[in-house]
Formats: sequence, structure tokens, C-alpha cells
Amino acid sequence: MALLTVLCYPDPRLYKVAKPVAVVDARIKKIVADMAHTMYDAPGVGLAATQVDIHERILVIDISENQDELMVFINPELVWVSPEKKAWREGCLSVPDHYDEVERPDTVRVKALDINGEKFEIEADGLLSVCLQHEMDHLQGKVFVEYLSLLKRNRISLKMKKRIKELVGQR
Ligand code: GNR
Ligand code: NI
Repeated sequence: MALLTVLCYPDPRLYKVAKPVAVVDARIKKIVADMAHTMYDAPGVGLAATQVDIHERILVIDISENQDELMVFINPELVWVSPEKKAWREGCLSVPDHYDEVERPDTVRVKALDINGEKFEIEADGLLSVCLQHEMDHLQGKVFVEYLSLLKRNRISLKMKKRIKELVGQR
């Protein structure tokens, strides 16, 4: 298993729109395994392929305490969202050290393919709902900071660019 590099906002590759997976074959299974390994290593509760510069509709999520309940979503689609909304403090592996409130539909129904290429559908609320919507946004080239004010976004961009510069300077 390989650890993949997570792109950092405002990297333009985070804005690419992912393409559907045609067949869940060995290549896709290897990507899923590497993404899960990368998510657990970070650690994060979810990871979208876009974040590791793979522009295919693949997500991994694990919201369990012991990192032992991996969920895989291939070609995920929102089939229903509740009219009720809820604000949640979100973070993102592509925007390290920034957390902010985002309002989203409280409950969602998502259909997808599992690791065996079989169709399934789930209804999610709470953290799983937030996480699914956050990850599906990544596949559309959207990072959660896009929901924040321009002022906040610019501040985050500047901080991230500074941080990247410092990292490069250390080498
Ligand atoms: O690890 C993560 N935690 C998190 C917390 C609140 C809302 C969303 C998330 S997803 C994030 C991992 C990540 O960046 N996925 O794209
Ligand atoms: Ni994210």
C-alpha cells in the first residue's frame, strides 16, 4: 500500500471535476486501498480521490472511533436531501488547521457502488451526512472554504501560500 500526497488548498488541481468510474477493477481497488491508507495515516474521517490528484468519482469514509469501519463510495450520487439544514464545524485535510461552520442539509440519501461494484443506497445524518456532502463536493472541484466569506477565504489562501513557502524553504 502506498501513502498518497494530499493536495493543499488553493492548489488548482482541487478544482478539477472527477469522471465516473467505468468498471470497478483491480486498478480501482488499488486506488481505494491507497486512499484508505492515506486517510487513516492523516488521520481524517474521509478522503476524496480529487484530494490525491486522481480525478475519478471515488470516496473513502470511516467515522468509527477505531478506524475499523471503512466505507467505500464509487460514483456516489445524491438522491435526496432533507429540507432541514444544520451547521457543522468542518475541517479538511486539504486545508490544514482551518475549521469553520458550514450549513448543509441535515439528512441525505446517497446511492453508489461498493468495492465489488455492487449498487447500494444509504441514508445518512450527523457526521456521516456532513462527510458525504463534503467529499462529494471535492469530486465536483469544490472545497468547503468556498462556502465561507471572501474575506475568510482570502485569509486562508494567504496563510496556506505562506505555509507552503515555509515548507519549501526548509528543504
Ligand atoms: O477529516 C475530516 N474531518 C471532517 C470534519 C468535519 C467535516 C468534514 C470533515 S472531512 C475531513 C477529511 C477531508 O478533508 N475530506 O475531504
Ligand atoms: Ni476535505
